[in-house]
Amino acid sequence: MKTIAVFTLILLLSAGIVWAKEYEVQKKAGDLSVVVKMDKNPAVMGENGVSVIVKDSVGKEVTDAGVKIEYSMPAMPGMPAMNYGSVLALNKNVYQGKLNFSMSGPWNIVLKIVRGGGKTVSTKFSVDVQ
Ligand SMILES: [Cu+2]
Repeated sequence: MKTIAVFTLILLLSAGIVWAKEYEVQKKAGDLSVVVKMDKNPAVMGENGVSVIVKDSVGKEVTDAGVKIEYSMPAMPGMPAMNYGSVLALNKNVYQGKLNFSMSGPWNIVLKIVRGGGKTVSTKFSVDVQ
């Protein structure tokens, strides 16, 4: 039994390496470039981990910014518009946080980056939540 369990675990892990590729989006926000990764692919209802790497125009990682993600779904029959926000926290040059999707379907994501002086740049993309 133990051997079977170990084999199953190895199969699951190797399958994970091949198939569970992170969701990744690369975008420009003003003169900054960002790489957004989500730990679930496809994104799911409930909590999804998100990480963002921000680089300046010469490719240097930006670690002094405020990074926020606003995510929303427009109103639909039987459902009012939904708007949420998540402030990401810097951890070793990566901004990390969680998005909590309350229903499946397409969500609009706005990534906002504030740097010294209060200048905000943003970029948009959408995520299809399963
Ligand atoms: Cu909806």
